[in-house]
Amino acid sequence: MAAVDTPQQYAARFALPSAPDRIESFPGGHINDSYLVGCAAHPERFLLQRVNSEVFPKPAWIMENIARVSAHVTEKLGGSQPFLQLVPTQDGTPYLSDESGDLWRVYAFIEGATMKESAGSPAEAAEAGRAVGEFQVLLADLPGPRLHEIIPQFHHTPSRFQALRQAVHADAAGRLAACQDTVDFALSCEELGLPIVAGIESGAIPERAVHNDAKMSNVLLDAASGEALCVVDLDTVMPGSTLYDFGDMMRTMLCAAPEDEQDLSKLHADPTMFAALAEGYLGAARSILNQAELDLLVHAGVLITLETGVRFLSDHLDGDHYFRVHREGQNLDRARAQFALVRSMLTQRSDFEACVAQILS
Ligand code: GN1
Ligand code: MG
Repeated sequence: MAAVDTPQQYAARFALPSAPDRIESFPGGHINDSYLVGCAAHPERFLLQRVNSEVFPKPAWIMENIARVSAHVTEKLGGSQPFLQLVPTQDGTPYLSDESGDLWRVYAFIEGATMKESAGSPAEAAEAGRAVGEFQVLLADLPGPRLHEIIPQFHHTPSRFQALRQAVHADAAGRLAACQDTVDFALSCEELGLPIVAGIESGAIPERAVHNDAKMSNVLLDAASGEALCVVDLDTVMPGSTLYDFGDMMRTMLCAAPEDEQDLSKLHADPTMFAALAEGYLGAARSILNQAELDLLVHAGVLITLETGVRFLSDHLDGDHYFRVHREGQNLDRARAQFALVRSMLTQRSDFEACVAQILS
């Protein structure tokens, strides 16, 4: 048999309705590769994904988590909304592994949806917030056992600072001198990264099955109506905190500038977007949240935006091995943009907290 090594050849090994005859790169994501696949004389399309084994070393765990989460959510939704559906291989297995250990899988492509890097309007922020809130509620009664911890200490912010200090110490790519100011800013904020981990460790914040990468582009919106259709990218669904998801939504929905915006004057957290996001999210998730979670909602945005900036900065110092870059310095730009957003959130923190209090009253 010929070596199976192109995306088209991988696609052909899945149980598609007919032979794949159209395949194109599908944009999005910093780690995995996606391809849109069409099949001969067949209207349905599929999403072929290659999951990077350097970042996700245990393919079986990812697919077990996804299978459990998908079965639970699909049953609870009862067909009322679309949800990601895996297509098995022709041999009936859920995925393939290649020689490098990367995982290949296929999802049915959800048609008629758009994917946005940031919220285009308050209505979109509210819809995406509702979708992530509903997803958390759907997972709240996921039967045991505990989901696999796909990437240990994924949102353990103190560990992310520790990794930054190591990257600074090693200065592997010789880039420290040119970004010392950014490193100094990050390290001066370290205490802001403590409260969620401290709350989980003390038991005040419950560990829950959450998305862990709830950025705007991971919520599909109906292209015609703008309604949220489906939460996607389930690779990091694992034990965590609802606050991680709300924080990632604040990071990506309050500002229209791209994640790597170089003009830092554009990094402004918009209070109207915040109000819409908080209304949409709390409207859906309020019933499962405890007081400690509610108290830290606004801080979660600061913390996750800071943590993400710290991760980008560490990777810049390490030489860009984790997050894919399209130009030199992109991870540093991403880090600086996150930190600018942190500053904007901090100056508006009490306004945002008042907004939450009003929604809850
Ligand atoms: C990565 O690969 P992607 O785009 O889904 C990262 C997230 C970051 C995000 C920043 C496994 O997500 O944690 O928040 O980039 N995923 C992983 O955009 O590290
Ligand atoms: Mg992701």
